[in-house]
Amino acid sequence: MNISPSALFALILLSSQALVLDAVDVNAAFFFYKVRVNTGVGTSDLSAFNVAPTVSSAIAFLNDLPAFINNITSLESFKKSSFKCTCNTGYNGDGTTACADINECMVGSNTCHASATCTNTLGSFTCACNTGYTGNGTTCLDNNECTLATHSCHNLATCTNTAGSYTCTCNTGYNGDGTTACADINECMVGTNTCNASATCTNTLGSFTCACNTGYIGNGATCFDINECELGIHKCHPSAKCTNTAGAFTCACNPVGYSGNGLTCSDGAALTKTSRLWCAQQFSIV
Ligand SMILES: [Ca+2]
Ligand SMILES: [Ca+2]
Ligand SMILES: [Ca+2]
Repeated sequence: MNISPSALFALILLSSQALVLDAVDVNAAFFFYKVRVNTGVGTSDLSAFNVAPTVSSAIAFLNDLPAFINNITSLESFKKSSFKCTCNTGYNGDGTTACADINECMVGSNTCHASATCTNTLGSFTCACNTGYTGNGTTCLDNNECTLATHSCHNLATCTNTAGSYTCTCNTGYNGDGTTACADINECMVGTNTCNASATCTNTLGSFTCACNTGYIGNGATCFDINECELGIHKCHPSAKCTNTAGAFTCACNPVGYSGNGLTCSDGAALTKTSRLWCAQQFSIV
């Protein structure tokens, strides 16, 4: 006995055993019907996709069954299931009408390192470590240009590593940009030396030296006046009085009976006294 499509549909509705709904999602975008019928010479599966989940569309589906529908003798099973489409990873949309690339670099969903540059691609993105860093883009480590000797500091400058770069600073005693020039500072000229006021500054490459002036003793940074009079290293005449001064000394012939510049003192009075003694010896008048 053959079954007409309408009778078959009636069978579907009536057959609680045959009407099996497989995980049908009423919000699904697509539905899938599958009917297994007996054609008298065996079973045959008939199916259709994307059929709206309504009774009328189900009848239309059944009406569109091939010509051998007339040979159907019984309904074996009827299943309805559904499916949704979702956009692939890296794309955004309803999955059915649109799947647009996600710009992960713009929306911040990329996994690039903070020191990497993100580049959007269709369906994905790429990460490249910034200049001064090495890594795969997800992990980026600062290059230590100072230890890698890839810096361009002047040979009289000190390299200091920084995140993503480095700095060059001229060594102490030198002035310049640290890269193209480091010139000696003339500390004696610019007044940045630490010589004592009683010392003489001498400029050297990268530094300076201090030497206490004549009449002073010390390391140049500290200078003490030498008291030539106390130390007995003056050159005053024995008959002169030595007076210490800052860095030197003065000699003054003894005021009574002597004359001279202190280094030499003529003793006119002493001569007179000797003459008197001689005379006294001669004339016994002492
Ligand atoms: Ca993308
Ligand atoms: Ca660095
Ligand atoms: Ca210098």
